[in-house]
Parts: sequence; C-alpha cells; structure tokens
Amino acid sequence: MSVRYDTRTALLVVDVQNDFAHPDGSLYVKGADTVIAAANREIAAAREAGALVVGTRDWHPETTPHFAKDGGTWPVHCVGGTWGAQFHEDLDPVDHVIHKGTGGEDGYSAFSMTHLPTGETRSTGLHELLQEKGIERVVIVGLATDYCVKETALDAIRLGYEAEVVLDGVRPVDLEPGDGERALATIAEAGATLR
Ligand code: VGL
Ligand code: ZN
Repeated sequence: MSVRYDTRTALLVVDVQNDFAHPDGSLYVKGADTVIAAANREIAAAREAGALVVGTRDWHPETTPHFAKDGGTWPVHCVGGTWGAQFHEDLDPVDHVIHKGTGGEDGYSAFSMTHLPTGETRSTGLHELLQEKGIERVVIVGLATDYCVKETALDAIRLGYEAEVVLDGVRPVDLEPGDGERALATIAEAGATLR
C-alpha cells in the first residue's frame, strides 16, 4: 500500500549523499540505487499532497571521533563541503536541508547530535522546523537503516511524532549481518509503522 501524505506530514529523506549512495562513495551502501528511486517516488507523492520535504546531510569535520582514523568506527565520509557530502545527483530537490554531525558528533539522528566527549545533546533544528510548520507525522526514507534511519525514527517517536518507514526506501550498512533487520524490529517496537 502506498504512503499517504498531507500538509501535517513531512517526508524525511535521510543522507542520500554520494559517500553512501554513489558506487564511488567511501561508505557505499548496497542497493542505494533502489533507495534513490523510492525517495524520488515519495518526493513526488509528498509534493502532490502539499507535504513538507526535508533532506538531511551527514556533515562531518575533517577530524572527528566518528572516524576510524580518529579512534571511531567509520572510514572518512561526508566531510562538509566535499563531493562525498553532496546529495546524489539523481535525487530530486528537497525543500529544506538539515545538517548533522557538524560539531564532531556521531550525528546519526536527523533531530539531535550528541557531543561525544561530553555527552551533551543539541538539536539539529529539525524539530523546531517541523513544529513551526505544524507537522505531526514523518515518513522516512534513506540511508542507512541501521544507523541514521533507525536513530531518526526513534527520536521522532520520542518527540511525539507519528513515524512511518518506507521499506523499499531504506537499506542497511550491515556491519554485522542482520543489523538492518534488527534495526527494523527496534523501530517497529518503538511504535513506528513499517510500510
Ligand atoms: C551513517 C554511518 C556513519 C548513516 C552516518 O547515515 O546512517 N552511517 N555515518
Ligand atoms: Zn557519519
């Protein structure tokens, strides 16, 4: 069944950036081409219904405890201003862009960033934007199921939004086999709808 959109709904297009979505990207997620097609289909449906379309970008400094070379987990990716951080060129335009991870945080959630050394959490501005626009429900597509999609869905529920994840519009990194499936189970358990 297709997703319903209305003016109190926002479509969140999570991190469809070259480093995740382009085969030459440093953290390419397999199946990202399917995600781009699904994201564009949802963007068109959202626009038709007058729903807000928000795109997020992972936007890291050159040095951050998020990167393996600085003591973290990941290869260098989505450094702010670089090719890898740009939206994939096949992705249709969004209305608003939200940046996350800008201060050296992991920045998995589209809503909040936790500063790793201090544990302090601050907003990306997304919640404020959605409140200002009277949004009560979010529909989520993008990358990656087991990190940014998961944390965004959990934060959305925590903040009081209805949340729906479009299954053909997300793909996992799967550092460990099954991470994506486990993330979807966690998302559903928290109260989001999987569509
Ligand atoms: C993400 C790993 C590292 C994501 C971001 O967008 O899901 N994954 N940084
Ligand atoms: Zn990242």
